[in-house]
Amino acid sequence: MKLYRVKDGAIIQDETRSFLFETDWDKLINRGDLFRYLHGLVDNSRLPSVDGDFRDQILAPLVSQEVWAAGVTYYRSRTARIEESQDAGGGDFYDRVYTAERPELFFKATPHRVAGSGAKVRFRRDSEWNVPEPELALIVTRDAKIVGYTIGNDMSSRDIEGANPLYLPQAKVYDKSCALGPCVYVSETMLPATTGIQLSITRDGKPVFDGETVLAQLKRTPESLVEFLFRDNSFPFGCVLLTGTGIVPPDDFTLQHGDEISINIEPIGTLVNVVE
Ligand code: DO4
Ligand code: MG
Repeated sequence: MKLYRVKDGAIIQDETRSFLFETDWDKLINRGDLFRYLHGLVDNSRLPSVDGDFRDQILAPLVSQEVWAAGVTYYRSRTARIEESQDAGGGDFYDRVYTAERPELFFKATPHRVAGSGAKVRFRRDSEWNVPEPELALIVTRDAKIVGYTIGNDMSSRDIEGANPLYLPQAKVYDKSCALGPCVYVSETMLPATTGIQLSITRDGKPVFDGETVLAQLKRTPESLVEFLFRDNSFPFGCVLLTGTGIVPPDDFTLQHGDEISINIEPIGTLVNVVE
């Protein structure tokens, strides 16, 4: 079951039908029984059905939630971080965090820094090496329960991150540095390990990068990431947690203005953003 946030409330979509209903997103997304609640709404009510394409109405699936992110959770990310920080004395801290019990967790965005599907993302004007990071994102209630999944783009400035690990917040957090959407896939079970994550980037309509990974490559469980995030840390509105990237374009690749970034994770859908 898919849940879209739109201006007039939310749209629930099952295999065949879509329904619009008014809702308080912050309350809805914090329901521990979200899956059953949405099924109940679809089965029992006379909600107005939505016909036709509503893609241009979709908003990012958050209102008051903070966005956090995990890093170096895929071997590919570990290797890319070691390489990009070579000149700064790289060291072994990325390898150490890849193997440590405690994950890397960092603050990524507040809602106003987040673009929904179809909206523009940005890279920093003081950076010359920028990439999207396609990531599975967890929708987590204030009680630390994972009630759904969405797609996240953790836009990153690799030259700033590589110059010094202490610059991480600048490489990661700026206006429209994060995209989320297109919907929340509400499920009581984690997506299977065979689930693919595909990234494709086009420039002037032509492909300039395609990459793919699978969730089986994610070294940590979503539950363990959530457990660490909620240690001595409360989220009154719940939160969104990105689980890290396993796709890194080659080192000579950087985003340009006008590039279109598409991230696909079935059964969630495709998150599409153009770089401003
Ligand atoms: O250590 C820097 C951040 C890495 C990251 O964002 C990722 O692995 O996805
Ligand atoms: Mg990332």
